[in-house]
Amino acid sequence: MAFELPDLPFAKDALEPHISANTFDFHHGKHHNTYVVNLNNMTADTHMASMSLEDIMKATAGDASKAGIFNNAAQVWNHTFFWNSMTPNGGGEPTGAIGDAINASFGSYGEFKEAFKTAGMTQFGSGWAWLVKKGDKLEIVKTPNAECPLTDGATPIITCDVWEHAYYLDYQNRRPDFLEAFLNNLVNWDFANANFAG
Ligand code: MN3
Repeated sequence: MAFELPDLPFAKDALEPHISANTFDFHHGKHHNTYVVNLNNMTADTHMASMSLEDIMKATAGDASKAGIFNNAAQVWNHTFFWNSMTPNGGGEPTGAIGDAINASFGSYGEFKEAFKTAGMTQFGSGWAWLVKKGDKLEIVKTPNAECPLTDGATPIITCDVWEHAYYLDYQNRRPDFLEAFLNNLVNWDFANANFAG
């Protein structure tokens, strides 16, 4: 198969108690995997089977006739990016160049945190909250469904999945508590720094 489900970058129980192994069984093992299976089915025997996810996303974004391919390719990419945006014992105040850039763009870590949380809480329905680099500036954006800032010319730095399937088993309807746990305990600032430098 052209596209494969990547392993999680940590053990499936490594983010407990913030995100349970049970959530990863469904979110990675079922939801993420289904996007991979769908994308393979939709691109089988086409030139897209040998394209990168990023190139498929850029080639199909905004094209209603290719919405199925875009949605599945972007959801494969977004979920892999989300797993890498987290690490055991992560979160809290950033270190390195991204910390300085956050202070320069948002005033302080506290103001960044509130803005990121608000983006995640106010994304109506399914979607994603992102920290992105646009030009030499950091911005917080939210996207609906499978949409990804990559197709708007921005460089994703970190993301948090705010689809209900991301938190419902652990937090039920309490999306703000999930976002708080993500920011306080899970953000992988090394990954953020690598994306910021790249
Ligand atoms: Mn998800």
